[in-house]
Amino acid sequence: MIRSAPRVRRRYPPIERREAIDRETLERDYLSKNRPVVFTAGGEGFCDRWSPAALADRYGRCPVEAEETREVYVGERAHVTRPLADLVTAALEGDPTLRWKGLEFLKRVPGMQGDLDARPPPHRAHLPASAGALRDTLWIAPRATTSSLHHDGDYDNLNLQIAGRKLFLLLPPPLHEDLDSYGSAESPINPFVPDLERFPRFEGLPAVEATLAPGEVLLLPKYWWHCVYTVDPAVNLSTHFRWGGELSPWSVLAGAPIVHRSLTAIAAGMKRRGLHGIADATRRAWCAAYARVVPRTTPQERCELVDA
Ligand SMILES: O=C(O)CCC(=O)C(=O)O
Repeated sequence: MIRSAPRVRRRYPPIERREAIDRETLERDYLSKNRPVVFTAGGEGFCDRWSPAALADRYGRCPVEAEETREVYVGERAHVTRPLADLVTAALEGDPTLRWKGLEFLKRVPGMQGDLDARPPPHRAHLPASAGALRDTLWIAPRATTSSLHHDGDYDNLNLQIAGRKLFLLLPPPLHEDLDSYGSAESPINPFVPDLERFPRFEGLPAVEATLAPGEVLLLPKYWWHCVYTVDPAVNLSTHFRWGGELSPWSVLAGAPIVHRSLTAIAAGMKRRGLHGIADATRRAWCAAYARVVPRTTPQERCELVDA
């Protein structure tokens, strides 16, 4: 829900863009250096097939879980189950209270997995040859909704914009203290309109931004903080993955508080050895312990943004 008048947003320097890029260059010059980049993947046919209208047409009757956007912290948002067509209509008509974050949607909506396998998204061709543990997330969002500022841990992510535009703001790792995240992967700051009285350390941080249009892809490297604002009703598909040339969290998080860095590196090491259950339990225990000793800061409200 939009609770306040539109606010003039801050602008940040652009994320580097490449017109076309092959997967070797992407791996060598960006992935292995933990640097973001935007490039064009094309795939008009794919984008048409996964547009809001086409999705409603093919899968409209399937019940899917949507996220209520009233709460700012992602972990606290309530979920409701609705037919996909209702969500698409709500998104297109501008109801800002719900968005669909289809994590593992392929398992839940009959037919979608086969559809994606039969005609893979264009950014798949840019994944490094050794990419594994792929996890697709489809997002359907009304305009003016925001994904809070967070990072995705030790997963790299290629995000394809399918319909509408999304504004991505990125900040490099680690910055845990400057973003008042207190060791969690989510920050209370709305970086588009930062409240500098409450979060003075945000000033001067090296944020960069890009507005993605259909057919464009963002490489969002591991541990980069990101906050995403939906400019028009939008559909995008993010693919998280691991790859053979992994950078160690220890080096990526250089400068992070030592406890956070050590526990993150241990959990990532366990995952690499296939001990996902233990790694996740460790992470959950760590978060729970942290939440008990560190009071959570009230997040800044999300709001509708306008350009100056
Ligand atoms: O598209 C969005 O709103 C959020 C994307 C995101 O956070 C992700 O892919 O990890």
